[in-house]
Amino acid sequence: MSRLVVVSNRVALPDGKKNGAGGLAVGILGALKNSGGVWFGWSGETGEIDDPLKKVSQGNIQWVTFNLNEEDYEQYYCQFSNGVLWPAFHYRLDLVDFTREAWEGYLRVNVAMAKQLAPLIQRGDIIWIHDYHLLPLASELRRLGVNNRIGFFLHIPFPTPEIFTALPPGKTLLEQMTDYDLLGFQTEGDRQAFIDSLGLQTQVTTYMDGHHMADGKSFQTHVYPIGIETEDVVEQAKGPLPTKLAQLKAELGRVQNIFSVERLDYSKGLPERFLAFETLLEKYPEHIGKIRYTQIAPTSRGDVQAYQDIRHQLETEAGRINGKFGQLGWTPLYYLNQHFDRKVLLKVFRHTNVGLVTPLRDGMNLVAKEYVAAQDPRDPGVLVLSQFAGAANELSAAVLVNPYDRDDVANALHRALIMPKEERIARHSEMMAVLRHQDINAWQEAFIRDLKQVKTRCTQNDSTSASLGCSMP
Ligand code: GDG
Repeated sequence: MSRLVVVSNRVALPDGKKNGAGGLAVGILGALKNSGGVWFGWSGETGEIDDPLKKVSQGNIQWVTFNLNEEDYEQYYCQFSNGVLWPAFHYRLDLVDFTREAWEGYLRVNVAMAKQLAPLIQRGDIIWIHDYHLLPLASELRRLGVNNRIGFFLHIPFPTPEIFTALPPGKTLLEQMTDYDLLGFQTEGDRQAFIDSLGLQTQVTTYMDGHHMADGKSFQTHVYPIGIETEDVVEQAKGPLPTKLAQLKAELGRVQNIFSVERLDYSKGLPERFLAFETLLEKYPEHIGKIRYTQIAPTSRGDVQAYQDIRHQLETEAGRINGKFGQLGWTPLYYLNQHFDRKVLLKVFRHTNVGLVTPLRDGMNLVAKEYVAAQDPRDPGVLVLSQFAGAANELSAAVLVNPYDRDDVANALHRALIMPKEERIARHSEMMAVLRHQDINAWQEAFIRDLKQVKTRCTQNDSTSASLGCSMP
C-alpha cells in the first residue's frame, strides 16, 4: 500500500495538543494513520534549513521538521506568504507589500524544503502538500526527479484573474502549480478562478471532469470543501458547563448572547462586524440592556504590520461602542484578545443564541461549522454567516449576509435574536445533515482517493508515457 507524505508549513507534533489548526490536524492524522507515512514541515524554531532534520515516530507515522533562520522566516513566511499571497488571495491588493527580496526568499525556502524532503520520498509514496506557503514545492520536487503523485490543497480562496494577474510573479506561480497532479479547492468559485487565471496566460485544454492539459502538463482540479470532526464537536459541546461558565450563565440570566471567535485577521471582517453591532443597537433599541456580543480574537501573525493595525482598530472601536451604548451594570461588547481552550469554546458556542461569522473573504471557515455542530438540537442558536465564506455554499440554511452592508448584518442579527424555535430547529437540522455527511474524514478520504487514482504523470512530449500507464483522458 502506498505511504502518504503530508507537507504543510507547520506540523502538529504528537506530544502537543491540537494546535490552532483546529480539526485540520485531526483530518491529516486520520489520513496518515490509514496508510502510514510522514508529516513534514517547519519546526517553528530558529536555525538553518539545512540543519539535520528532527524526526519523531509514533506507530506508523513519522513527523519530520526543519528549522528556518530569521531571514527565511521574515521573507518566506511574514513577507511573501502573509504579506503578499494572503492579502491578494483574500482580495486585499491594497495590503499587498511585494518586494523581489521576499519573492526570492519564498522560492529559496521552497527549493531548500524540496531538497530536504526528496530523500525521504520512497517509490510509490503519494504526496499531499497544503496551502499557499508551498505553491512552488511540486515544481521543485519534480526538478529533483520526484515523479510520484503530488496533490495540493488550497485552504484559502483563489482570487479571480483581475486580482491574481496583479501579482508580479503570478505567471511563474501558475506554471509551478501545474506541476501538481491534483489541485484541490474549497469551492467551485475558487477552482474556476484558478482555471480562468491560467487560461489568460496559456492555452488550457479541459477534458471532462476537471482533467486539464496546459503547456504539455496534465493535471486535475476538483473541489473538496473541508469539514470538521462533527461528532466529536457534538460530544464535546454537550454535558454540564464547567463551574465558572455555569456561574456566568446564571449571572447573565435572560441576556441573549451573540458570540464569535477567530484569529485576529483582517479577512475576518471584525471592524465591519463591530459597526454592524452598533447599527443593531441604533436600529433596534429594544435590545439595549438585553443582549451581549462577545468577540474572542487571539493575536495571529503579530509580526506583520497589517495585523498590528487591525488590533489597534478593534481596541478603539470596542471602546467607542461601549462608551456610547454601555450603561451602569451593562456592557454591550466584550472583546477579548486572547486564546481560549477548545473545550471551553465549544461549550460556550452551545450556550449562545447567535453565532456571528462574517468574514469579508474566507476559504471555508470552520468556526461557522463548529458553531452549528455544538448546538443543542432541541433549542439551537442561529448562525449568521457571510455570503463570502466558502462555508456559505454548504450552510445555506444559515442567515446569510453581506458583511460589507452593516444594515443587512444588523437586520440579520435582529431576525436571529427573535427567531421562533421551530425555524431555528429546522435550519439547524438541515445544516447538521450536511456537516455529518461532509465531515473532516470524508474530506481527506475524497482527496486521497482521487490522488491515488491519478495516472502516473505524463506530458505530451513524453514518449515513455504509455509504458508508464499514463493515459490522456
Ligand atoms: C484557514 C482558512 C479554512 C480560533 N480561535 C481559537 C481557536 N480557533 C480555531 C477555530 C477553528 C480554527 O481555529 C480556525 O479555522 P477557520 O477555518 O475558521 O480559519 P483559518 O485559521 O483562517 O483557516 C479557512 C481553514 O484554513 C481550513 O481549511 O476554513 O478559510 O482561512 O477550528 O475553532 N481555537 C482555540 N482557541 C481560540 O482562541 N482553541
